[in-house]
Amino acid sequence: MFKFWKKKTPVPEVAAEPPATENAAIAPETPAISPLPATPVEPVPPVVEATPEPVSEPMLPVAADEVPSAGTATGKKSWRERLAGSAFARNLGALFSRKPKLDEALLEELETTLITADVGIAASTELVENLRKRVNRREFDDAGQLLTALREALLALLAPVAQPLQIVAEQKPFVLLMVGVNGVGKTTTIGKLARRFQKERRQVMLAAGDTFRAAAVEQLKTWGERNQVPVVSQGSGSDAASVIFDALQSARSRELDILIADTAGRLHTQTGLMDELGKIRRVLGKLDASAPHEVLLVIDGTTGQNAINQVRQFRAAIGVTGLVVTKLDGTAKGGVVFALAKEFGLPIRYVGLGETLDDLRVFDAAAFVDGLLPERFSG
Ligand SMILES: Nc1nc2c(ncn2[C@@H]2O[C@H](COP(=O)(O)OP(=O)(O)O)[C@@H](O)[C@H]2O)c(=O)[nH]1
Ligand SMILES: [Mg+2]
Repeated sequence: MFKFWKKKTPVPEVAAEPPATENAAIAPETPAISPLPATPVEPVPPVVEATPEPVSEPMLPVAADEVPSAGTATGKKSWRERLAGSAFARNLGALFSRKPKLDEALLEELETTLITADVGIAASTELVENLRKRVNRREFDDAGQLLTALREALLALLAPVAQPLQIVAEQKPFVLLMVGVNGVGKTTTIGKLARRFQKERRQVMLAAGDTFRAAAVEQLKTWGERNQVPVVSQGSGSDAASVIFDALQSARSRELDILIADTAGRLHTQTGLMDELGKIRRVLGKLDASAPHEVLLVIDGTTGQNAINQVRQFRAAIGVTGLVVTKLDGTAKGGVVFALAKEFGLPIRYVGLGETLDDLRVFDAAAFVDGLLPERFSG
């Protein structure tokens, strides 16, 4: 697999830091780390058999993004283009293109549209109730003005959570932990983020903390080789906390700016996953009490209201400081972003609007709302 990516370019060897004695104390169940100094990290035989994945192995963004072409040079798609397929955009567009009368029926249809687009009952009801009051006070002359008011209300909902990730230079390396259930886009997002940070001339290291699946480690390693980003790994089945601990030591001694750690999205049990995340946090804390500096929970934008449960669970297990909502292109309903903002108020750092590098965007509330609403409406 992935053979077609593999080029014979010189690759920076990631030498394993000699494990500190406290590492052994923290993770005594991981004897597989070689005590020899300056030995490249060799994959160790997996202790746990990786469960076969039902889905085909996804790719990190490589070729399409990095081969310059007319398309990528000029063709960054607008938010509207990317969000056009969402149920939110389509249904709202259909509702208002009929030039509806400003009446109770329109308000009810609007509420249904929002709920079916995953905005959530609470947020949808509140939004429409506020609009209804204003309709009753005769604040609007027509449906277009109602839509303008809806736009403002949606923006007000998202403005507090549109907080871009700030990399604090003093926290070096700045440790970014990616968490989220299987298949949401963690590893892909890591690749996109790493390239973004590289473009900002920051030195990045990756930690292959999804040790549950052999393919996940390979995926990250291959991507790292291709992009000259060092990847610390120990092969599938090894202890994730130990891999990430080693990576932090290594990133520190090499004075790198950012360490991004991948994690598993699923273990044998949900409790196992949450315990592992807790352990990663504890182990990192032994080296740097302030690490991880950002725990990014990745949410699949097509998940619907289950996203709410995922945030609750990961918050309880490890704490979450920011969200990435992926796959808002295509068939996503789009509204889950509002539901998350309403329910948690957690910063939304990035959104995924597609599979290319350019499609991981810093979350921009106005661009997002305007990308969902009908293009032309009278205010
Ligand atoms: N359309 C689309 N696909 C995405 C996006 N982000 C990730 N994916 C795809 O989602 C799939 C799973 O991604 P992966 O990073 O392996 O998920 P992980 O299990 O959380 O690490 C891959 O096929 C990715 O290409 C996005 O923003 N839009
Ligand atoms: Mg992954």
